[in-house]
This record gives sequence, structure tokens and C-alpha cells, in this order.
Amino acid sequence: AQRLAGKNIFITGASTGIGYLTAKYFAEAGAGNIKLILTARRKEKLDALKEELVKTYPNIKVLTASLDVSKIATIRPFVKELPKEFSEIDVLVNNAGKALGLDPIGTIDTKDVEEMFSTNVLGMIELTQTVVELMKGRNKGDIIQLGSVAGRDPYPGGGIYCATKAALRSFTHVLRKELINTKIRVIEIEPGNVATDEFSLVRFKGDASRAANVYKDTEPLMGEDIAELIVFTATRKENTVIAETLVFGTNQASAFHLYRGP
Ligand code: 8X3
Repeated sequence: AQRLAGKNIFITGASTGIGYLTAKYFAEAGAGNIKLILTARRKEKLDALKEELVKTYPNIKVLTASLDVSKIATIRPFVKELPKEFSEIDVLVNNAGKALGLDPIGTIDTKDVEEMFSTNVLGMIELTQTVVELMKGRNKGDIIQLGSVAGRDPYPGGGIYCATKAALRSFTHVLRKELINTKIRVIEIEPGNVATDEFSLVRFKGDASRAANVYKDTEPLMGEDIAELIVFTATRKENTVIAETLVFGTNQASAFHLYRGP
């Protein structure tokens, strides 16, 4: 709680899944003595979360805003116009992202290609570029990147999603190297299968039975497990950066090795 006291934490994609749970876990770990900037396309979901957090933690300050990171021209103005109280960002969690389909290369809808790249890569880059300059000015801050096993271990059907996460990984490594002479920490979280409310549902465009099949007969990680890990990385001593974190459910060992045993 001490290490988070007073920190201003910006989470994209906070309306659901890992982003939503990460907001809750930061609030709990900081005993409510934090500020949260929560963005997503669906502001009503953020406002419901804000209401819950404010009820539980009287000291917490929460700013919610509708922000679609795939609309990259909106990102810089949003950050520049943050109210003074929220303008100094201590932790950026680049969480917003998605997978669409498992179609083989040659048959992937161009719209899906654009949506995955603009959300997972272009939006993430624009926000990071904006925020890192502010962090450099203060010589502090944590940038937490939601990568994936898909960025290290690309699989058939993941032509675009895996490429976006490999791009994120490469960008993240460059950033860490460029910031070597600063106190800014660059952290990459790389989960395997995580059973969240919407990830597979979005991937399969609302097909609930295909989505459920991904986790069938496995004990996948849950969003809570990744939220806990994110908070863990952000609460290490200042001299420590958890640079990379490939993380699986206990019965997974790679994008492909998944035990579906009795
Ligand atoms: C999510 C993990 O294996 O569906 O990033 O790509 S996977």
C-alpha cells in the first residue's frame, strides 16, 4: 500500500476483463489512496466501476472517459487535457487490445487486420509516446505493457494477432533500452490463456460455444491472476524492474501445449 500511495494510474480497456480487474486490484492494494484514470469505449461500464470503487474507498479519485485507442488522433489531446489533478501519470497500463478471428492468412478480413493493428499497436504506441515524454520530464513512472505468449510463440490462425503482440514486444524492448539512464520502468506482461469475460467472445465475434471451447477441460488463468501480477510488478522496490513475465495456467506450457486431461 505504501508504494502505491498517491499514485496516479492510467488503465486502458478498463471496462472489462484484465483492465477492469486491474483497476480493482490497484485500488485494493493501495487501500484506496490512489488515483485512477480509467478509459475504454464503453463509458457506462467505467462509471459503474467508479461508483463501486468510490463507495468502497472514500479517498480514491477516479476519472473515467470514453477513449477508443484505435482512434489515434484522439489520444494526445485526451492526455494533454487531463485535469491538473490527474495530469502527472505514475503508472500507465497499456491493456486495451483484442484478437479477431483465427482465419488463415489469405482469408483474413482487412477490417480485422486494421482493427487489431490500430488498437493493439498504433493506439498503444501513440499513448506511450505521449505519456513517456511526461514521465521523462519527472524521471519516474512505470509503463506496463500487455503482451502475450502470442508475441513470442506465434501460432497458425494468429497471423495478425501474434504479429501485433510481437510488435508490442519489440517496441517495449526498444523503450526499455532507450530509458536505461532513467528511473522509468518498462514492464511486459505476457499471459497465455486467460479466461476473461470477453477475450474469446470478441475473437469469435459473439460465438459463445466456440469461446467456451478455448478453456474447456483446462484450468486457465483468470483475469484476477493477471491483475494481481500487474500490481505485483508495479509495487516492487524502485531498484527492480520485472522486465518480462511469460505466465501460464499451471496446465499450459506454450501457446500449443495445453493439458486437457481427465
Ligand atoms: C492471449 C493468449 O493464446 O489466445 O493473448 O493468443 S492466446
